[in-house]
Amino acid sequence: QEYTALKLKVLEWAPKAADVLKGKIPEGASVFLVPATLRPETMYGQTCCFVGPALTYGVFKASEKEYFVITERGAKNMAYQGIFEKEGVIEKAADIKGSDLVGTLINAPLSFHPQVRVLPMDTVLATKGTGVVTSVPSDSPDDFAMVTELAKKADFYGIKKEWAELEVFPIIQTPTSDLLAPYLVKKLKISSPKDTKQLLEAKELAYKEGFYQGVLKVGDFKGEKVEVAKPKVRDQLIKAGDAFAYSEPENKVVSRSG
Ligand code: ZZB
Repeated sequence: QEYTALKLKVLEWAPKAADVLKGKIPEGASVFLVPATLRPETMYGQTCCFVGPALTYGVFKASEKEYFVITERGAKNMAYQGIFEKEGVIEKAADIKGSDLVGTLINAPLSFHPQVRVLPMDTVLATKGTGVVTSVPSDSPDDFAMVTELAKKADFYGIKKEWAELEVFPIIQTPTSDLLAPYLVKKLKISSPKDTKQLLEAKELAYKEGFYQGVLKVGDFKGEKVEVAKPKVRDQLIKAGDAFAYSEPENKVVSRSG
């Protein structure tokens, strides 16, 4: 499975994260949350970044000046793909719980919302990608269902409501909608992230329709078919230093919805 790993630079740590990481990362180094995505062409629509609140992440040294917040498993994969400065060497500066990262302010490359928050999502799998997931509620039904839930029960989740209420802009036009994920969530009567069966169906429909019939509505490749624009957006992100290729063994891939 070939992913695009995106670099979301930390602008301001949540208080708990700042506490835990105090003195563990060199002055002047940048730290990034690094989600793995199959949909680089949707990055214009990022509104937050999800971590599993119960998962443990590491802050791994990628180079003298750059550190990545990802799972240990993600770091092990990266170490052998020429992503870290020293091939095959994993250097961990700190451990941190997902729940401690919630509220951290990060930069989202290409997004209409350049500054977004880290938010919790219980269904994030430790066994896939980097354990960090960038959220695109316009085109991912799982993400739309989760931000809707977070906005509804902000206190329960220990977040500020406005963090989950960023405007959802249309990114991709398909024959049925320019906000495919919200459309499918409504159509399949999905009322919460616990509706896993319908969410899986919605995800499959969204992938198919988005890829084969979608046209980008925004950005430098506006008007181009998703099929054509996807690699172009990816290359652009990589050239800008905001992303890199990340892959993992096909057989290990487990669906996010179970
Ligand atoms: C942004 C994005 C925008 C994504 C979209 C999807 C969609 P899949 O489809 O399940 O095989 N993801 C990545 N890592 C994890 C993880 N550890 N736990 C849970 N979810 C994860 O996996 C690929 C997608 O699942 C990734 O692409 C990521 O969300 C999420 F508009 O990134 B995606 C219709 C889907 N649309």
